[in-house]
Parts: sequence; structure tokens; C-alpha cells
Amino acid sequence: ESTTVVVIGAGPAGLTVANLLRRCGIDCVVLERRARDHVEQRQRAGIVETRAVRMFHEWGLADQVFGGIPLSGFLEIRIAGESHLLSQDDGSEGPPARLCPQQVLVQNLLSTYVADGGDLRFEAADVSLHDLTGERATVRYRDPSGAARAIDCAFVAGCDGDHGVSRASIPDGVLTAYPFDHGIAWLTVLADAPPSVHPLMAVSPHGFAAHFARGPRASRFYLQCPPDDHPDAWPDDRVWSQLRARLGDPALVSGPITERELFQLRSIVHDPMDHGRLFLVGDAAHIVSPMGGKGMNLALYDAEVFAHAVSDFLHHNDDTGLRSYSPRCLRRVWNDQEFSHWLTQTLHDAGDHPLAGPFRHGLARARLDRLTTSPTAARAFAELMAGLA
Ligand code: RFL
Repeated sequence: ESTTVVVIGAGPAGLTVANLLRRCGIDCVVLERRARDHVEQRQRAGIVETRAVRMFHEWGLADQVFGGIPLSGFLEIRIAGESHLLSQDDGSEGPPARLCPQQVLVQNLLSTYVADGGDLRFEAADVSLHDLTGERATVRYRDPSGAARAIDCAFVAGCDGDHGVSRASIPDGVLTAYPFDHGIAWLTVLADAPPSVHPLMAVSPHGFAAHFARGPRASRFYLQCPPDDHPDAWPDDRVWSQLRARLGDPALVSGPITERELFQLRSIVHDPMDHGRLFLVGDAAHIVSPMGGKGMNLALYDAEVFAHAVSDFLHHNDDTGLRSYSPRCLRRVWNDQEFSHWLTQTLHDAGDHPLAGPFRHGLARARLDRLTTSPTAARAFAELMAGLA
């Protein structure tokens, strides 16, 4: 069997690559390890940044991929109970960012691709990559009946996340990893509770907390906690009382908690993002700490750069895009890492990050003061949030 591009993984990165390639008339096959139900129910990110919204508009896919409503236009930062509204107006023309839960984006990208006749194979086991530096690459896997299959192709898009097989197929010594650990964990709680009016981030002496909408009736909350903490130490009562204290909102409405997880705030960049015929896209190449909501949006960016590069090569015999894929993506990756790191430090140090100490606490308070009083600082922030800087 033969195709032009094999896409490994059907998350936001893989499904965007697949849809954009089809729009360019390029054949591809998507191989996903999990079942369709699992992929469609995975809840994570919630905001599609302005840049990515406009990208889907340009490709004529906006109507198909967006559920949800446009973002309120404001971000709320609450400091010791006092509210500051930051305008998300970045000064540009065109459609703004959208509240769109990741699973809704994934469901819509998936159904658009399949309705368009796209080839997507779930429960593909033991995927392995071969001949990545040869004339053609080969991808082997087992289909759900257990039969061994092989597809040869011109390119492989490695969209299988941080723990996937794609990056692991690159020989040792080719990539350099740049990891960073913030020394902070977040408890993340998904609840059937009314969403916040605006995306809300709160600084308090009890630690950082945040409240984001996940659709019209659900919310995702985050609570800073020590790296060695455990979700079992957070029964419902403690979650809600800590949220009320940290958000400075004694009247916060609670609801059934549907998910409770703890994860470490860490970041990593792998450089370069390609090897021979393999191109890493999204989380397979980089993880961004969640502050600032850049992880999924970077995946969408990489996907577009890759689709353009393959199209230029196949349709115009121009390999510039393929050769510049990694530096072009990495430039944005480091830009977003910097933003996310800056915001992570600021919002934790300004509250009660045990490692921060009084000097960093003072710096963080000064940054927030600047952000909430200088229109120029607020505008630069809005531009970064929008993905336009
Ligand atoms: P994904 O979504 O992990 O998809 C990878 C896909 O590859 C499949 N796969 C394989 N398939 C075949 N063979 C193999 N060997 C395979 N191994 C894996 C997997 O089953 C899966 O379907 O990566 P992708 O597409 O690069 O997308 C990245 C985003 O999912 C990620 O960056 C975001 O979710 C990060 N993130 C957030 N990003 C934002 O932009 N805004 C947010 O608010 C935000 N909140 C979050 C987040 C991540 C979170 N997690 C994971 C801790 C909140 C949370 C809780």
C-alpha cells in the first residue's frame, strides 16, 4: 500500500494536518492508536487563539470546525480578591479567539475529514517507522484484527504527542532536548458548574487558581499545589473551599466534579523538529506549561506550516518550506514558551510560590501593576494571547 503522507495520531495536530492536506488535494492516511470514542472524549484545552481561528477561516474550514462561542473579549486577573479586566483587543481586524473545548474541535475536525472521504484508521497497534532517511519511508502497524500492514510514503507527520512513537524513532544524538520544570503542580478539576463570565486567573496568598469555561454548563478549575501533592488529598469540600478563598468569591457555585488530576508544570523543546522524511508536529516536538493556553495552538500552527511545505514541494517542486519547517516552527515555539514562562512565574510569584522569595514576589507584583495600568503593556499582552506576536 502506498500514499503521500502518513499521519501518526489523531489529536488536534494530526487532524489539522489531514484536513489541510486534503484541501490541497494531497493523499494521506491517519493512523490512531486509540478508538474513536476515546479520541473524541479527551478533554483538555479550551481556547482557540485568534491566529488559529483566522487560519481555519482562510482554509474555508471555520464553519465546520468551530462549535462554541467567540471569546468574551476580556481576561480577568483577580489579585487578592480585587478584579482587573484586561481587554483582549489586540488592534487587529478579523474574527477573534474562540472558546472551543478541545474535544469539540477534535470531533469537528474528525467528522469533516471523514465526510470528505478521508482515510482514518483507529486502533492501529504497534506503529513503527522505517527508512526515514531513504527514498521512501515505510510505516508498519497492526490493524484491529491483528493483521500486519505496511504503508510506504513520501513523508511521515509525527503527530502522536509527547509519548508517541515518532520522536522515539529518531536515532539518539540527532535531537537536543531543552527541558524546564517549574517546581509547581496544578490540581485540575473539571466540574458541571457554571462557567466564569471571562477567563479568570487569580493570585492569592493561598496560591494561584483559575476558572475557565468548558462549554455552556461546565468549568475547568486549576489550583496550584506542591509538586509532591496527590489528588486524593483534595476531596470535594477542600477543592471548593480553596477555590472560594483563592478566587475571592464566597458565592462561587459548585457542582459535581467529573475529573480530578494533578500534573507538573513543565516545558520541553526538541530541536530540530524533523529527521529525514519525518516531521514532528505539536506535542510530539514540544510541551508548553499550560499557563497562557498555547499547547494546542502551537500544534495548529505547526500543522499549517507542514501542510504548506508539503504542498509547495509537491505542486511547485519547491522544497524551501520543508527545509525551513523546523526553524520556522521553533521560532514560534520559543516565543510561546517565553510568554507562558513569564505568565507562569508572574502569577505564581505574585501569590505564594514557596520558592519565589520576597524579591521575586516584588518583581511579580510590579509586572502585574504594569499590566493593569499601562495600556501599552496590556496591548502587548493581548497580542501575545491572540497568537499574533
Ligand atoms: P495529542 O492531543 O496528545 O494527540 C496525540 C494523538 O496521538 C495518538 N498516539 C498514537 N497514535 C498511533 N500510534 C502511537 N504510537 C500513538 N501514540 C499516541 C494519541 O492517542 C492521540 O490521539 O497531541 P497534539 O495533537 O499534538 O495536540 C496537542 C494538545 O493536545 C496539547 O498541546 C494541549 O491539550 C495542551 N493543553 C492546553 N493547550 C492549550 O492550547 N490550551 C489549554 O488551555 C490547554 N490546557 C492542555 C490543557 C493539556 C492538558 N493535559 C494534557 C495535562 C490542559 C490539560 C489538563
